[in-house]
Amino acid sequence: MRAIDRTRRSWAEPYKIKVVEPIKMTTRPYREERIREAGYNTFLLKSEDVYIDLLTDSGTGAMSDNQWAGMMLGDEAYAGSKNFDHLAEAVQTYYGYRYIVPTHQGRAAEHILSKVMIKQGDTIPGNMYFTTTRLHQELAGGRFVDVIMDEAHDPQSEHPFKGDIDLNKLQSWIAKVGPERIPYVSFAGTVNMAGGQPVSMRNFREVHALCRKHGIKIMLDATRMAENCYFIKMREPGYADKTIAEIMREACCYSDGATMSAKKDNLANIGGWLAVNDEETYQKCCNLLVVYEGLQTYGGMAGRDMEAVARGIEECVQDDHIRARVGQVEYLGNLLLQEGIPVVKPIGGHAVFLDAKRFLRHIPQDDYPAQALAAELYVESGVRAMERGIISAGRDPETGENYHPKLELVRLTIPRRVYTQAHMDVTAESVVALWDRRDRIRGLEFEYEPKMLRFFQARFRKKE
Ligand code: P70
Repeated sequence: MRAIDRTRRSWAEPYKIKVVEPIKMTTRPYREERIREAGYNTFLLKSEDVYIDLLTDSGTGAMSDNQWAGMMLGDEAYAGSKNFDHLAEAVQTYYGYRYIVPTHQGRAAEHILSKVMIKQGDTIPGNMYFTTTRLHQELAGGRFVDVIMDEAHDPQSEHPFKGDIDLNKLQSWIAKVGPERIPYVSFAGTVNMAGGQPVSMRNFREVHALCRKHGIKIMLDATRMAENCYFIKMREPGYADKTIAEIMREACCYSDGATMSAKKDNLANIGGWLAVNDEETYQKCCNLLVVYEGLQTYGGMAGRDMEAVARGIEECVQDDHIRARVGQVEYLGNLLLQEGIPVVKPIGGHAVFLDAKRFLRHIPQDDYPAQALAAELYVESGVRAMERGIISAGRDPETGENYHPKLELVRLTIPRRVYTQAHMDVTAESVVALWDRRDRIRGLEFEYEPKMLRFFQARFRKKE
């Protein structure tokens, strides 16, 4: 039993549960069969065969009664839907950008932005790659260049802002290729692939100053920006008494626009947006929008979806919400740390990341330890997680060789407002049980490797 700490008051969820969705536990032989059928890829499992689903926090959150009520107020007109106005107003109010382009999800915003801004041979520096972001940059003729601080690649470094850009790296890259070959800096808050690590306000400010000097734009990946702002509030001097909404407005003012997957911070099951301050860029984006997504007042969304996103934006900057959200992730992380399980430190905003290199020391990176670990966690307990290592990193488009990222991780991603502390306890117990039998876990080899974003559809077999 946990002892009561008389010196503090715990956080608790700032909501009560009104609707429940039953989940069921399966047997181990049943799960062994399912994971084999799924080619040891957790993306290929059926959701009904999963007990606690920590695959992703994308589109998996629980909407509020207010969001569901908004769904009934969908204005499904082809043109001029009022829900689009609500969405645009919410983004303008809370993020502060001028022009808003609705898209069906984040990668659609990245697609359009990349096509509009990148020319053949350009390079796009950023704070660690994200799979879909980098792919759209490459498809538009550009190349992503990692300028994140070194600590981000070290799972054991406890630096409080491992998402920060290394100003020296950025400065030397600008000097090397010239500012005219850099359409924008791709800046994400928080950094998903680094373990959900935040960027400091100071770094947002300094990168902005450097880019201004060279006339380079900054495009924010705002997907988990509210979580980033919570870390600024907790860790950066001068921000403790500011609200998340205030911090968000300040942080966003150091960029020229943003792409957004509204399936994360914005608490919607589907949706996204692209925002820019420059009118000409906005017009170019709108023009491509009608080719790839839909009219400028719905993009890829139904009216009701835009209403859910608009209301989700307001909810996601509430201090109580974000404290409980990140608090729950930290709770799981601390349980694992306490048991000596190798996880990325500090605990990130949306997920706890197991360090597969240290978890499975006997499996070399070319035998896909993180993929194997995610598959075994499912067999152990029905908990579904996601590989974030060599499989996700893919191949260098120029050489065809596998990238070998320093980080070889399994992500236990916590959906927003969905699971309870008891689910976190069971998850931690499952990971510990796996840790105790880790020596018997074997590596994998490819049975089928898709060309792009291979991690989604790849199939594997166990290595002899
Ligand atoms: C995840 C999801 C999506 C995402 C993101 C950041 C920082 C953009 C996007 C794209 C879903 C996913 C995507 C690729 C690989 C695995 C999982 N992340 N920027 O689970 O947004 O999915 O709406 O197109 O995290 O992390 P969208």
